This record gives sequence, structure tokens and C-alpha cells, in this order.
Amino acid sequence: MKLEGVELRRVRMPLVGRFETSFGAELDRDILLVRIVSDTGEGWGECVAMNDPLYSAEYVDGAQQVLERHLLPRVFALPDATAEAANAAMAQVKGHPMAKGAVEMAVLDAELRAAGVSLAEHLGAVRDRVPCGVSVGIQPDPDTLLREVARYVEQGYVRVKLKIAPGWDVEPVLAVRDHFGAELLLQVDANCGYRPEDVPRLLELDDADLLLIEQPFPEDDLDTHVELARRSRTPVCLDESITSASVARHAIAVGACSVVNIKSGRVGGLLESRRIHDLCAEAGVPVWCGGMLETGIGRAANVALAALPNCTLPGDTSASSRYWDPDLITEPFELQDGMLPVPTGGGLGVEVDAERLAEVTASVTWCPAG
Ligand code: OSB
Ligand code: MG
Repeated sequence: MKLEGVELRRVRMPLVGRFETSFGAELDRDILLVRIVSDTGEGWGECVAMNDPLYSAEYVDGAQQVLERHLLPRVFALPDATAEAANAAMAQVKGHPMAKGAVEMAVLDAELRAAGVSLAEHLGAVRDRVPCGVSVGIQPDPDTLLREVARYVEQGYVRVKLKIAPGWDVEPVLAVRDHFGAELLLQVDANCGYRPEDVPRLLELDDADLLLIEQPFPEDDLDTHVELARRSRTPVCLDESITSASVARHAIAVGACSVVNIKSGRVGGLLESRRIHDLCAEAGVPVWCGGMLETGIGRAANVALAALPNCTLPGDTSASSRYWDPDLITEPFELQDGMLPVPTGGGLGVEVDAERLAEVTASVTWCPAG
């Protein structure tokens, strides 16, 4: 495939509801979309970098700059742009996995669209629909939380993840467990919000019979995750810490986690995600597909990933309506009995809604390959 150029498009989309985590609150997103144009057609990628560098070091303005100045020129120099070749060309640049992942997604989408092969099939998916969880932000008080969780349970979500932070943990989590009973699949996510001295507090969450606790401590502190994993009944899952397949292998080897959250943007792409999936399978560690409040474009990739064999826990692959009114794609993801269908069309298998796209576009930058 010969690239003609890449369009970097910024879209501003309000979330349907405020989303609060231990690192901050999101009300609307400023999203960077990558559209590559090649001799065989086009391909779309979504960069999951957030407005501010609070989840990880990346943020959307920085992602756009590193793409324009450092990543795209390297990809444009390739005589034949494949996803593998693009990754190899970008590898010389340190860090910036979300920016790299967006390019890889767009190149893969173009390649697979031209070949008529779905991303799910390419990655080795074994399911045609995936069970869906929902991530529920920090609420003003426990009553509001119970109402919020009830709304999602009524919609059919099969698993609920509660965001926690110091001052919003044991009480609201036990309130949800008490109210919804033992059958509800429940887990929590702290987004690095705790410190080693908080271990005793987190051990109290064992009473809530959680599926897992996600990333309680800072991303570079594997030791405290090991300590909690040893002392707690609740399985420890890592998100922010897992930045590559080799880090995943190490985290598992030292006992820092027994479950892994995979996000393609966090690890630099879908192919690295597949490697993490595979090494976790070999180690007997279940994985699930995380989310970063994506539009339907990035969501399509997440749903394909969630269809892999070792994605045995429900992911944060919620329906379009959980985030957007409306989404950016012509056929939004809708829950059917708690499941989302895995797209079967070529590449990502979704079509961008041109009218909606125009409505939310804040800027477009064309980067020619020549
Ligand atoms: O830690 O999983 C996370 C959203 C933004 C950044 C980090 C996270 C999240 C979520 C929401 O939990 C997942 C989703 O529904 O997309
Ligand atoms: Mg998380």
C-alpha cells in the first residue's frame, strides 16, 4: 500500500454524562482521528489520548504534534506501508503509544478493508458477540450511585465497574453490593489513586466479593501491587502499568497481577495487544478489553479485541449511547441482551457518519506523504 497522505482531524464531542475518576472529571472530549489515504482506499484510526495528561503522560495536543513532526514522516518514508512496517518505522521514537496506536489502527483498517477481512478475523477472534460491562464514575453520594448502577443493570450490562478514590471506596462499594446482591458481577478501578499506606483500607474491599481491583497504585509501583495481591482475596488487575508485552510478562512473573486489562492505545497498538493477550493466555492469566471513552471508531477495534479467546471477562465495551448522543458512526453499537455484535465488515467494519463528523469537527490538518 502506498500512502498519499494522512488527515488529522480533531473532533469535540460532549459526553452524555460527566465521568469522574480519581484523576479528574471528563465532560467532553477533544478527540484526534487519523484517516489515512492510500492507493487502495482509506483507513480510520482513533487516538485515545485524553485532553489532559492525567491518565498517562500522553495528551491530545502532544499526540498531534508527535504525529506531525516525528511519526508520520517515518511512515511516509516506507515504500510499502503495512501495519508491521509502520510499527517498525515508529519504534525508533520513544513512548507515545497512543499516537502510534492510532496510526497502526488506520493502516490496519485500510489494509483489511481492501482485503475484505474483518479486524476480528485478522486478530483471531473466536466470538461473534461479546458480553459488555460498564464503567461508572465517582458520584456525589451513594444514593446517586445506586440509581446510576440500577439504570445500567436495567439496560442489560452484565458487569459493573465502579471508579474508586480515597474517600470514595469501601462505603459506596458495599452499598452497591448490598443493594444488588451477590449475583452482580462487580469490580473497582482506582486509576493509581492509592499509596502503600492504604493497603489495609483496600483489604476491606474483600468483603464486597469483587471480580477484581484495577490499578490501585501508581503505574511504576509494581511492588505495592505485589503486596496487595499477596494479602487480598480480591484479584489484582493492572491497567496503567501494562505498557507493553514485556512489562506484562514481568508483572505476571513477579505476582503483581492475576488479571490484565488490555487497551490498544496504552500499549501502542492492536498487534502488541494481541501479543499481550497471547502471553497472558500462556500464563493462565485472563484478560479483558478496557476502554478510553472511544467513539464508534475506536470502539469497533475494542469489540474485535474483546472477541479473542482469552478475553474471558466482560470488558468496558459499552454501547455507543453510554457515551454519545449520537455517535460518529452510521450504525451505533447497541446492546442486545448485554452483548455487542462483533463487526464483520472489512477492517474496523464501521462507517463514519459524514454529517455527524462535519458537525463535531474543530480542525482538519492534511499531511501529504510526498
Ligand atoms: O481506567 O479504565 C480506565 C476511561 C478513561 C480513562 C481510563 C479509564 C476509563 C474507563 C472508562 O474506565 C472505560 C470506557 O467505558 O471506555
Ligand atoms: Mg482502568
